[in-house]
Amino acid sequence: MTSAQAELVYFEKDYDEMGHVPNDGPICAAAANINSFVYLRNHFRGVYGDTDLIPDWDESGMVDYDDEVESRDKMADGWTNDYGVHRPGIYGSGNSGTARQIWENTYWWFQDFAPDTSVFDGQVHVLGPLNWVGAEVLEYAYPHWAFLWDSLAAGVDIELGICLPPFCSNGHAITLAGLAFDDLDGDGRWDEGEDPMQIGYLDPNKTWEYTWADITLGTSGRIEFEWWQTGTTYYVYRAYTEGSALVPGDATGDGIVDELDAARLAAHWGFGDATWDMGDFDGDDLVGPGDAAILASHWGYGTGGPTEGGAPPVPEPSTWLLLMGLLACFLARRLSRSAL
Ligand SMILES: [Ca+2]
Ligand SMILES: [Ca+2]
Ligand SMILES: [Ca+2]
Ligand SMILES: [Ca+2]
Repeated sequence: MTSAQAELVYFEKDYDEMGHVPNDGPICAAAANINSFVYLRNHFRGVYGDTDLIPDWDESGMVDYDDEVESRDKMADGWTNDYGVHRPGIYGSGNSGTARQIWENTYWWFQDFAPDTSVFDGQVHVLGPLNWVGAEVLEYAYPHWAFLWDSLAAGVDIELGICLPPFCSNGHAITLAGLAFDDLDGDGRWDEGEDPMQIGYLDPNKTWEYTWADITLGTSGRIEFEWWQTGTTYYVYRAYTEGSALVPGDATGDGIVDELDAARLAAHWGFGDATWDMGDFDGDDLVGPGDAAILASHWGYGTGGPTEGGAPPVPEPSTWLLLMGLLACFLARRLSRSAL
């Protein structure tokens, strides 16, 4: 690069929300998957808190690190679901961690432990994804920077497969954690025309910190970088993503955050044992101010208004006053009722 950089911006996921289970033997894809799923569970507690995305294997009443390690091992060696169907795991039953085996076991994991919660996407540069289970969404391609950016900005899980050129040997799996780019317009987000600079990843062989690497874009936009462990140049051959199918604030589940959702939240204001469709978006089982804040910050999502895809939507002042008035009204009614 000879041109001066405007500003190198790092956009990354919170390290503390990510899982940190290590690779234990050659089961890197299982570890990378679980470290990714832990992020989804932590980041969207309202969606996944009541699921078994990370099951409480030892039935201790809480999901902790031991459950994450057990999940990694099940992902690697296989598990049997509640209907008695056995899943082979990425490395069990003769599997060897191919792109297909990683995809299908990831897909089954969500079917078995967090059904109907998530959407999947991906780009993979191996032949044949059309006949894999659940793989209609996959695109045959080297994962593009723009795809990684869109996924990262949406807060979804992203697992990458990397390997050595020219024949994609010595495969390894990592969890994408961040992207760095030359932010020409200074808005903190990557835009078309801004130079991709680095990727940040959580490597199951080095879970105590994120690893950042300078990237180059090869043929067809292929992302290449030097892997810290060998010092040789790897390229990204697959990117699988899993994200919440529910939009924060969308209690009604129609993909739009609007007055109907505000009404739903207001109708359950102060309720305990609350669920997503009652307005508990932060997963603390109560409908309260934290949920109203989430609704407010996603107000207008999916309405197709001029703010779509740009700056965070801002509620119409009149609507917002109405909502706040509604909440205050319900709150007052509940308080006066309980005072009787
Ligand atoms: Ca437990
Ligand atoms: Ca920008
Ligand atoms: Ca809605
Ligand atoms: Ca709540």
